[in-house]
Amino acid sequence: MLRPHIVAGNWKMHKGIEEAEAFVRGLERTLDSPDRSGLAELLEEDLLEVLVYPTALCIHSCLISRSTEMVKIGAQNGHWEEKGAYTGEISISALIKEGCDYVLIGHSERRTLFGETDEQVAKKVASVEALGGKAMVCVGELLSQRESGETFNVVRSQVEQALGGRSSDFVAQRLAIAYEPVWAIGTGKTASAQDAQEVCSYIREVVRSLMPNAADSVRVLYGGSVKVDNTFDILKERDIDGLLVGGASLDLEGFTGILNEAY
Ligand code: G2H
Repeated sequence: MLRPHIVAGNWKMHKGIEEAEAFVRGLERTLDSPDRSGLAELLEEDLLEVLVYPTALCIHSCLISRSTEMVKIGAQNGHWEEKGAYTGEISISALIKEGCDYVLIGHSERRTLFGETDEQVAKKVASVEALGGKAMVCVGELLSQRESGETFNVVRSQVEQALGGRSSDFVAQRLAIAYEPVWAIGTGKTASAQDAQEVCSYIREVVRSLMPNAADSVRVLYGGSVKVDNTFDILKERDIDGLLVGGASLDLEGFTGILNEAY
């Protein structure tokens, strides 16, 4: 089954407004240039989504600096409540109204550095579903969990909790799951393509056990020290439908290099 791919750049806490706008405009020009017509065709036919996750500060300027919607813009986080006394938070509702195409949920840095729980992840995913948006949920094991053979149990539990109560239509059409082994994030260590495939395939089977109708459609991405050199090997795997790229997405040439290598 042919699933539309996603290549997303997670900028984390990098780039100010000017730099973010210039990147989006540059990426748009690259995707639209005649020598990249293959990429433009994939985008036009909805077989590929290219998106970046700027900081919350830069979302609005990235959205309005585009002249097309070839580059999608996402939010790195959001709150499930529509409004209220939640100092420092931005509601998923406001992000979606603003025009964010995706909300990234449960990134391991949110989980490990800011104490985000599976319960909070589930509330955020539910909010995105209710508001008609698209969610990208991150799952993945710590090094100690991999070494003690718990990878599958950890990932199963994270997927089950994130998807619990959601409809299979939402999961099939508006949700992507990014498998990011925590030990491979920003460390330069990448999971081998075979290891990544094994866990991504397992994630699809977990989805199948929860909602059989969504399993063949849900997009499962890999993230963790992705760069030009490992892009092709990872993407050739059957159950990997795209990439979530951190460090290598900060530089326009690096990010377009990954896109060129991939498609
Ligand atoms: C994982 C990834 C992007 P990096 O966090 O989400 O970052 O590619 O730098 O490992």
